[in-house]
Amino acid sequence: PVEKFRKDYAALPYSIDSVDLDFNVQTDETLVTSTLKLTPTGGGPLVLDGEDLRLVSAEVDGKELPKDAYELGEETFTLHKPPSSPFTLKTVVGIEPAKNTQLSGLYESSGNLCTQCEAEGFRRITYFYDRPDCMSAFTCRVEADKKKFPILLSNGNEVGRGESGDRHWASFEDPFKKPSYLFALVAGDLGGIQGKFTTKSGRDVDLRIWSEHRNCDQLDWSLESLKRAMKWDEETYGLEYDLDVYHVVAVEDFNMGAMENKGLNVFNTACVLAAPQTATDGDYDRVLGVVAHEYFHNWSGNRVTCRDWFQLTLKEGLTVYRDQTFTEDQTSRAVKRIDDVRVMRSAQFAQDAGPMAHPIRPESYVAMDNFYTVTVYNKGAEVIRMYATLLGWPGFRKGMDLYFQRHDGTAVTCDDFRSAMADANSVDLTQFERWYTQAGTPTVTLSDKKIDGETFSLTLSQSCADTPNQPASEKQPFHIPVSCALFDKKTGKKVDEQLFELREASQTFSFSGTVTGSPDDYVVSLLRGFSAPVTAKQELTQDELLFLASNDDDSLNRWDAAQQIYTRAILDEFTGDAGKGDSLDAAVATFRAALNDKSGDPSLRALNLAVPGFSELGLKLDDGFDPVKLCEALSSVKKALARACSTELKEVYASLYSDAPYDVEAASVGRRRLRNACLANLARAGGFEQQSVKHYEDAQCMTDQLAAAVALAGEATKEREEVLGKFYESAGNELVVNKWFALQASADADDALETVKKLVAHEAFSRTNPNRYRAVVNTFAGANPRAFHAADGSGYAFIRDEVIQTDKTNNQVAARLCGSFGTWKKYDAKRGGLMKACLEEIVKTEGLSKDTFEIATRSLK
Ligand code: DPP
Ligand code: ZN
Repeated sequence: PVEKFRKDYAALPYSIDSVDLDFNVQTDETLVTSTLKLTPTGGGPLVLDGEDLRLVSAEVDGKELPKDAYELGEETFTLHKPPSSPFTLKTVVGIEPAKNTQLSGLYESSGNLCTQCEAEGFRRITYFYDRPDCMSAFTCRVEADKKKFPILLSNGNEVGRGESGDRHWASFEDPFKKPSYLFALVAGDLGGIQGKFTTKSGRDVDLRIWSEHRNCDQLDWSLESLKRAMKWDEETYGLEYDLDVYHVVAVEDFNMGAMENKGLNVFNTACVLAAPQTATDGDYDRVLGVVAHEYFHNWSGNRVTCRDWFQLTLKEGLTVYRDQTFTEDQTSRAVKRIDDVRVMRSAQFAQDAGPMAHPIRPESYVAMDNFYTVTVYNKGAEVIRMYATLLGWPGFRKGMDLYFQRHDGTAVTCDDFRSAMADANSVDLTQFERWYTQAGTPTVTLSDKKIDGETFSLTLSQSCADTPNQPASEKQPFHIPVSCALFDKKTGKKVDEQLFELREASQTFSFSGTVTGSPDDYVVSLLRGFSAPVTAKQELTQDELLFLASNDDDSLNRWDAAQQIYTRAILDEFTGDAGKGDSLDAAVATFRAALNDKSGDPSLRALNLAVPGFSELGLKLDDGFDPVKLCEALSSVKKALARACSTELKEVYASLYSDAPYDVEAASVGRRRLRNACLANLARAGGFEQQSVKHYEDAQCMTDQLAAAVALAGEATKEREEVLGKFYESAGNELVVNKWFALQASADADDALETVKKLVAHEAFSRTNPNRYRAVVNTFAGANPRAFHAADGSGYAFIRDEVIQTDKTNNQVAARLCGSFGTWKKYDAKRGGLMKACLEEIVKTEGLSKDTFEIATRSLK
């Protein structure tokens, strides 16, 4: 496998000004005729990308090419001596969508045809410059059997349609130049719903949401989400939609969540379908967020795209930031922010601390698909958020306007974005580039609190640990916005609030506002709102944490104080120091306060009942720890909290019952969230099986049904069998069946591996449907630490075998799964050794994909 480097970027020697595609869909093979109009911009041989294509013919300017005029490599088509003035290259290739299990390029899903071209899937359709800086005008014609494929779609406007015999065709023209990764085609037997949106400048847009006929009753929420997103982008950024039609197509087999192809989004069903009986409140939120995300890409991604894939965060970080803030506006700002920060602290910080750590703009890759990561996406979004924090909303908006004004219709870099932000605000953002070049989670430490006269000052310092190829000693200080507030312990009042810009290794800052007495009379609320993607550290007493947990007016930091209290209790339990301190008492007090906070937002109360998870806690421990011991400490504290507060839990649980019809308003979502958090805790405390069954029976929606099934999943009881049986029997769609698989694969039960092996043998299990597969296998590896890390290595062996087997059919899915072994250096020698051996075994597998090879070899370093 070849490693590509960011520093090696070179412009293309030919431009492809236009491309005309013709798809002739036959039973086994689809013939793709591509006509490219090329203009030399540098000259020399023309080397196009192509993979798994059967070349039928090739001609230049209407003349069939002699065999020695070109050469076919494994992944290339080379025309040795192209004409020196503009010319036309026409190729005909055959592809077999039904055999395409990679789900990249043109493939079949439930008998329908669809495409996925990002990042490098277009080369599996025809020979092309399959890279984002090659922007061309596309036309496309599709011809297929009328009965089997009644619906034919591609990007842009439909400009022709006809039929003859049992075949029909449609042709399309996309008025916007685009890179190949945004090309899409769909042909199938689909149903759907239709809506309308009128843009602020008066364009009527026809909105179409498509799915298999059996799922058409679950599309309303997507349509609603799309309309909200269109309106929000107009109001917030002044950005309007630019075509007359917008399609969203739901397909069952899909590697990612969704794809923003111009005017023709293709979605994983999991991110489109939503109905009360089949989707949880979390699913509704995900649909809202992902529909919006793909819509927002029309500007941040499609109108302005990436020059090369190293710049992926240019469109993804920005678009995640846009979808996060959209959801904050649509639901609850505080709740959404905490949910997003949880992802950062568990998944993203873990990636930063492991072998796959990379800057949000990576320096090299073997398989680009491996870099659709929580770092590029979520940390990328936090970096965008920091621009907004530093510049303020009006300044940020000015920067966005300038960015679109300067770069509309082109393929650009993260530096171009940063320059737009700097130039629009006349500020220097040179140092800010380090967020793009340096990997790892910085630590910001507060020390030296002082009162000089009547001024409170503090010192902040920063550091960042070693990451692959970047020793800590070579890292330069980041430009970090640190939002802080000062509280008076006696009055509980806020003295002052400031945004400190930390630019050096260590700096001293002052609050304004008059203070008296000793620094210990005050408490600092540090990194409010998670103002930067860093770990904040300060020495706080248990009392100070309790103070912040109840007095801080920043909901994120109030929640964070509670998290720190829980963390102390769990880590004390882990190290055996539990008896020595009062950490468990403080945890119980915090837990009880959340239950008793009757006037608080129920969603926030539920979040305050949740203790940090395995991954986050593991990051606080030195390397070499026993992961099962950590699971046990975690579980013992969770049980202790539930048992200590069982009276309050029962009270709150009972008070939240409602038989009102289902809706997704924040108040109802919050009520269910809190009530189901109580249920989970009561189940943990024990003796709640009967009540859990009743919860299941009474449930009016999937959120409540699933909560009951999860509550019962951890213990081999007759109630568990009863509810799981009913759950499966009554599953309203395939996504519900996925939940049934996942809840068992993640259950913290003694028979977990046994269960998972049974699930893999179940008739409804599938190795070719990524949702189904991941619901079982990836869930086990990622969400069942006690079973995955079983001391005898049985969990590891199971996942190793799955990686090897799945790599034969779907490289992207296998590579992700292989990432489960990346943490081997964190654990005790025995487990680390077993995990490392799995990686070595994987690496030496014959015919291993470059995707999995890259993850395994990086993990071994
Ligand atoms: N489908 C992925 C996303 O929207 C890649 N663009 O983030
Ligand atoms: Zn995206």
